[in-house]
Amino acid sequence: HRSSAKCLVKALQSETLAKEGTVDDVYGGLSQVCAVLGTQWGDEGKGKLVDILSRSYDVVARCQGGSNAGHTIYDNDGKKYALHLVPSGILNQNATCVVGNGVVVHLPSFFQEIDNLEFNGVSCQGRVLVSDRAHLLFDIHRTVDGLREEELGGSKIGTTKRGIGPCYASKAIRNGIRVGDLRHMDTLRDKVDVLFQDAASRFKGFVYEKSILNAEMEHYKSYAERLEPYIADTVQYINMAYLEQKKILVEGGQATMLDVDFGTYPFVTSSNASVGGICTGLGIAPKRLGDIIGVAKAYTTRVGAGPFPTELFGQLADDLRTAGHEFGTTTGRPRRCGWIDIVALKYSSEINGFSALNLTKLDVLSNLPYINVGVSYKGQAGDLISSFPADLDVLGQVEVAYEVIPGWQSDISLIRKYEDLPTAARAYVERVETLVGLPVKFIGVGPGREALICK
Ligand code: 2SA
Ligand code: GDP
Ligand code: MG
Repeated sequence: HRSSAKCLVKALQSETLAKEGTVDDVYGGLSQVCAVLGTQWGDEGKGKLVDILSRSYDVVARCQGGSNAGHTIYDNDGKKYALHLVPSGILNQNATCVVGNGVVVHLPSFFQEIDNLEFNGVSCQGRVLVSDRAHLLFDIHRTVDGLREEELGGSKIGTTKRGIGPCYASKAIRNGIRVGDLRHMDTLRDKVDVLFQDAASRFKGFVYEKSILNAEMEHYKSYAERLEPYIADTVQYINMAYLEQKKILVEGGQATMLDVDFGTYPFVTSSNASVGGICTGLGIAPKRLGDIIGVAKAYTTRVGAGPFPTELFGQLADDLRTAGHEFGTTTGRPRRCGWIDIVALKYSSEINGFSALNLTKLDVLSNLPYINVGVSYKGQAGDLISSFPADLDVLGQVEVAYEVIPGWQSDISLIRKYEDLPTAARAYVERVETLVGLPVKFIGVGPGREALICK
């Protein structure tokens, strides 16, 4: 890791490399298979790191989630891209992007994204592969997502309404429809009919007429034709790539605290956003995984409902939201903001076995006179809680103990070397390292590619 970090510093300090960014061995020290995963409740800045690291990877793959994800990246000209289904390696022409079997694919969104990329001069044909085993997410899943949320009234999950839960539910209950099924249009109609019938029997007032099915099938005839060149056996592709010594970078969607097993259930997404999702969502064996980089925001945000122990309200929350532009990449919803939560980070680190952290958005804290670090939870009886509680009643009522760390109150967004950061900023980073028990290898000081410090 040390040598790769040093290489990276050199590369980013060199204008030519930062601009051209095609040198294969720039980040040579990271493992052949490397993953970038969210440690908190999402939107930590995974896309930015994947975009940067992808320059030295041959394959960049998504393994779970769907178009609920929103990864914002900027190219060298400062042009902004918001990606949802296509992996954040797409701007690097040498990378092949894989949408793995664990992803749920809404084809209208997928093609919209491809069209937008192509419109901006990013060629996708031949560079994006979609697993034949990935499940198709139909508009009906989105409708059901909305209906379920409505039904929940005051206890909504706060989903992105992109149909994610209902599509994974179809997969689990075994009436899901996979990308490979597009090759069998004769039987596809009956399968889609079952989805509609299911929704109609479940939701009163849901109108289902055959004309709706007919219209959907017309769309899917042309989608099937258009998708054909993208469809691949990505399990075979990735494992062949591995055996040919190609480098594979995995991009996580959402984050561990939103993981369907380990997150704040039921206020979670419907996939495994933690490390296990890589193996099930791509067909890569655990022993082939190497570095797992955890991306952690220097504070915490959450979009949607559910417990958030270190949440801030009022002016401080508003200031963080404004300074960090904390609005959903997919839905534009304002994100809830709070202090960094070490209890959650340690839990996340334990589950994922991170090799290092990327601490992002340190620049956003620059105006604060002091910064709080949530270090432990106490229960209602004043007892110290030693592990991250599964019980939301307990989690919802914990009292967080904070360490107060002095702020640096100066602009750090143009700093590129760790030694040049103000002493207080370094003290903050090092305190996080000590408390979580992991090295911080990358530090984000702005949204652009160049705004990354390697430690
Ligand atoms: P869903 O739609 O079923 O996955 O929602 C379930 C919960 O998961 C949360 N979730 C997210 N949280 C943060 N970022 C996400 N992506 C977008 C972004 C979100 C947006 O990058 O900003 O634009 O609103 C994401 N996707 C799902 C969701 O808020 C629910 O709490
Ligand atoms: P992801 O879902 O984890 O990929 O994150 P998002 O793209 O949804 O949200 C992260 C936001 O923060 C994006 O708008 C990024 O451009 C931005 N960002 C990433 N890293 C940094 C950083 O270090 N500083 C600042 N100010 N913004 C950052
Ligand atoms: Mg996001």
